[in-house]
Amino acid sequence: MKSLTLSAWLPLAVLGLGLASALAATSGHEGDAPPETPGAVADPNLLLPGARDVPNPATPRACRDRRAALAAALGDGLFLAHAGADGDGRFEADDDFYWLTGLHRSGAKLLLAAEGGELVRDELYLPVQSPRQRTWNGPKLSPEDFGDGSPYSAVLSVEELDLDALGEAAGERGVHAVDDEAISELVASEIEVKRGRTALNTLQAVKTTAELAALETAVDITQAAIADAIVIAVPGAWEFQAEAAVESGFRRRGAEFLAFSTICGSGPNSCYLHYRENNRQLKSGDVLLMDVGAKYEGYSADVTRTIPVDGTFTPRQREIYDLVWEAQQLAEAKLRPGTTMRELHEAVVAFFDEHEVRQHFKHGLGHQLGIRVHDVPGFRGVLTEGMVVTIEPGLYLLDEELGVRIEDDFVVTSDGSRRLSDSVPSAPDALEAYIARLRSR
Ligand SMILES: [Mn+2]
Repeated sequence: MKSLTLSAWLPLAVLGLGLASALAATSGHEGDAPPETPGAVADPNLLLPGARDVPNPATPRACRDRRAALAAALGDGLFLAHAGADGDGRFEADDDFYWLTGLHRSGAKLLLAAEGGELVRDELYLPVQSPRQRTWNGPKLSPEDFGDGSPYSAVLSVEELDLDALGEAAGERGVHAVDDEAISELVASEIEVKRGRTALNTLQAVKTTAELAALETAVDITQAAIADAIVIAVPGAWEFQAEAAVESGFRRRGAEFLAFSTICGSGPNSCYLHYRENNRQLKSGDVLLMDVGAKYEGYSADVTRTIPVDGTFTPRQREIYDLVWEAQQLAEAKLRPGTTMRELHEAVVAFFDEHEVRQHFKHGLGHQLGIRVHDVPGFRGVLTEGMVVTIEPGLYLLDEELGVRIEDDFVVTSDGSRRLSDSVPSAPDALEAYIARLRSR
């Protein structure tokens, strides 16, 4: 089991009771048996400053090592990455740019040069703020912020990026890029673009200990927020109230961003895979499907729970839920180094076929998880220790207004896997008991 401080926790803020005295912390440590009673929710103060020490995996040194590893993967070549342009909200840099720099700085660019597998140049280009921009937006990272001991070979203003010189240096070899903005800039400058995805995938698929700690924290925050939503998602409540509970649950526990748009679909909406409106009122007899994920220190969670809003499944809901749960158990048992997501998918398809519900399973069984919710894009290979994947079977019966998906996050271990998202139960009896326990306080 993972080491975590768990506390029996009542989401008081959601209930509006305003009491904080109900926190009864119990501590778990390595080697402990799993908690007997399902329902221990991660501490509501999980990520408030000082509450829990989860070091940011994107330290300047770690990012320097990542740039060196990318140079080794490229051998000889150039790589250009853009952070992306500012929008109205809090700025989130492109995932790969962030992975290489640890910086959320709008308008920034990174240029790497590799020779014989060595990183010979890593230049960071930053926009220079005008006094007016500084007045409106507050100070942002500038070249002057880097002095001696900078982890880059040079930190310059973006105006100093010389695309003509870059084009000449690149010649027919071209420049590697993965993000749309860098690709557009290269195309506009008539510089040959080389795809860099394969090299990055090789480096990003297996998570370091620090990356895994951040990812597990994102998962813990996500589960705690699902518990918040379970409390309020009773008949008569609205889908957007569940959404609000989830998203405020993320943010007040320190998550910077959503890993993806929150899905809270009840009744017929539980059947639409990417339902985003979240504007229907919950009725007695509905299920509510919540597919949600926080992003913490650059790492994404992706967890789905389907709950009966009344607290107990109807016999028919239970029948479908049991099949989805058994399918997930079956895939989990097969998850180990050496297998592929395709093999797991086919095993689940065969199981659903046997039970004559194959036609209601409409998507892939899972995907890799990491700096993005569908991480290591395009990866179809063999799973190895340290990779993180989701397993998310689902059955969608629109005629019956009944969609069920159960999604959990797993890290592949040396001889199997470890479920990261185990504090909100997904086994049907345990889930019902958990709902009752959350709502009874
Ligand atoms: Mn997913």
